[in-house]
Amino acid sequence: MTYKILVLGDYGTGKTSLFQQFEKNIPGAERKLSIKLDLIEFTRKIEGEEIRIQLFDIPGRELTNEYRSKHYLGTHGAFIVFDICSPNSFRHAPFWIEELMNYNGFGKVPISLIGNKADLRATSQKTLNPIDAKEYVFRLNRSTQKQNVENHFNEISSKSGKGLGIIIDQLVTSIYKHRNAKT
Ligand SMILES: Nc1nc2c(ncn2[C@@H]2O[C@H](COP(=O)(O)OP(=O)(O)OP(=O)(O)O)[C@@H](O)[C@H]2O)c(=O)[nH]1
Ligand SMILES: [Mg+2]
Repeated sequence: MTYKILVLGDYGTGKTSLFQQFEKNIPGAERKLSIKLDLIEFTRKIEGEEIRIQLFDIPGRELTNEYRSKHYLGTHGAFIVFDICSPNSFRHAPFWIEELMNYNGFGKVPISLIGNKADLRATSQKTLNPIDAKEYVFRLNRSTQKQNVENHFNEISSKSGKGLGIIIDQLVTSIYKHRNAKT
């Protein structure tokens, strides 16, 4: 079984940085050469089953309308990245989530909302209160529970790859549960 997972979010929120940390920190992760889109592949074991993950890095601003449906099609889940110093990037999270659900061809799928650049909390004056993101995901979970879709929120810093294994397993487990509940 292969799961296609996208890394989505506004321009400059740190998607590529996060993507690179996956390559460094996930055992067996391998970057595949691709002209248009960055892709990393690795396997994770979920409930004894080996799952192949294809993780795609999607640029925040180059994605035009006509390209979207192509990128989203067949996506089983996504990381939606915002910058904790950019309220706009958090406000746009629902836009990315909605687009993904509209174009992936599966309807609702699990997402992991990522508040990136947590290291800036110490020095930056205007940072988003994580309560807002937690509440957003809580409401999202209520709206997707009928479809057996469970979503997550984590705050991280792409400066380190700490905790990435846990974050990917959380999302992959939710995708696994969702897909097994459906069949
Ligand atoms: N302090 C800090 N800076 C970060 C972090 N993650 C990314 N950055 C910086 O933020 C800038 C944008 O990061 P990218 O990873 O290129 O962002 P992106 O989301 O891929 O941007 P697009 O591809 O244009 O959509 C870079 O200067 C990074 O060094 C982080 O966790 N902490
Ligand atoms: Mg990028």
